[in-house]
Amino acid sequence: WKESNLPPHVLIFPLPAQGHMNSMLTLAQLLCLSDFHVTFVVSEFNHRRLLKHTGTHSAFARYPGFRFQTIPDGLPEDHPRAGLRIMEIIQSLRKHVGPSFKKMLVDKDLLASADRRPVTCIIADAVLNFNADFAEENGIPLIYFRTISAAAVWVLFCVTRVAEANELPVKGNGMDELVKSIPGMEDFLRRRDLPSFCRVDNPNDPALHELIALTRQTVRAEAVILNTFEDLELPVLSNIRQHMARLYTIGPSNVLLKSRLEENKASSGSLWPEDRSCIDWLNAQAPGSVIYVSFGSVTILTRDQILEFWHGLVNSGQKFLWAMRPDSVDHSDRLIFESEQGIEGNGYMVEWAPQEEVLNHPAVGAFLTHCGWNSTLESIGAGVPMICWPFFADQMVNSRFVSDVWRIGLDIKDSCDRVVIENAVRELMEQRKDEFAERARCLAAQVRRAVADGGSSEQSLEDLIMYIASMIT
Ligand code: U2F
Repeated sequence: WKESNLPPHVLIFPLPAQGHMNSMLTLAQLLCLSDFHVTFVVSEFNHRRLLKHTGTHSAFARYPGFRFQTIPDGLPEDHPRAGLRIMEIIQSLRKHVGPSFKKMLVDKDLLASADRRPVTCIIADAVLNFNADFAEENGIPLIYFRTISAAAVWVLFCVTRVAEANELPVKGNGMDELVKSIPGMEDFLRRRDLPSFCRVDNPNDPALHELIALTRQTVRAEAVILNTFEDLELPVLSNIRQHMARLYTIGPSNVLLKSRLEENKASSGSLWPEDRSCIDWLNAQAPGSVIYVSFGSVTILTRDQILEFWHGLVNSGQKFLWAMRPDSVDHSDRLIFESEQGIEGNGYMVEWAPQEEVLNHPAVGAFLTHCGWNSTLESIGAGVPMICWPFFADQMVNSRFVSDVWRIGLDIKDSCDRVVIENAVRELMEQRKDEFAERARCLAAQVRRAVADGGSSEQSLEDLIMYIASMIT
């Protein structure tokens, strides 16, 4: 298209939540670096947050082909958009956004102009499954981006079989029994490692069945993108490919982007202002001596849980940096920690950290994480072992893979006890430090190979770019 025509124009539509936006914003930047035009759909609520921090919004101005398109998310301003209520964003978008989105797609003035062609294809978050109808009605090719691991996608794909084999942990039964009905995972996946939505009181639970239907309809798209890499999840990917033939694996997308940016710094889409003072604090710490703690953008902890983590960390005697989102804890509880005398310089707290930079800092030796897929991949890319305390959803699967498949961490799911936490920190940071660090280093080396010239993720991105370009007739 470079000689005569305008480049492809891709509409990217993520769930307006940090974990979903991050990997799709990274893809947007990768496409812009190949001279594509990208319209990135963002909720008005999140757009205002991006505008609030200096630099975040304008950071994308460096890509001439990039622009944001705002839509309402249909929720009241004071809706928490966190914890289990994150699911309400999907329901609200499904209900309210349909008409305005449709108008946006067909309104030629909005999405096409003299220097921008009409939308070539939609890359939509696979949890926003209403996109399949829009795309079909408007005759626009649709590609789904599933922002979770291939392992979690495969488990969700097989949940019907799990239910038929009576292997759902109904009312918490048989949590430690192995699940035999998921091909490739018979030897290590327990009922407690299934996505949290499988923990039902009744096998006909409507929320579970909605999730099954949502996963199954992924095949309606022409292609699917996953933020993973072949060497990490090859057996699972082979299984998925039997159902979704055109599958692109472009992960870890953040590392792939870094390898393509000359100055090595991606534009951040953080919805909270990043507190960089923690980098100064890390600069003063010994190599590998700090455990970084973050439970992502959705988790809400109870006061008791925070106290258990706090005491576990303090009692371990290790240094820690904790990113505690202001909306993840009651303000008055937060003050208790800030006035806490017990840590004597061992701990440092911020509300939101520049996480990728933190994980790649030489002082960081481990990550206490909820195992959201971005955090898991970022830790793998940085070669940092993990202690996993999954909160919900796919995180249950990821943490089992970290501990029992990749063996780069410990999984303490379903236990929030200060002694368990202290022991896990000691095991990872002292007793078995070298062993975990070595395996994490090897996996990080595989990441570098995947994103290097001719590596699987680099090649997959090129294939995706060619595929979209071929849609221009
Ligand atoms: C949902 O997960 P979360 O958004 O809770 O967690 P992550 O997937 O780990 O994504 C969090 C991102 O926010 C960044 C961090 C990740 O890219 O680097 N971040 C930061 O910059 N600073 C901080 O202080 C804390 C985090 C969902 F709940 C999960 O189950 C899914 O796996 C996930 C992906 O779909 O989305």
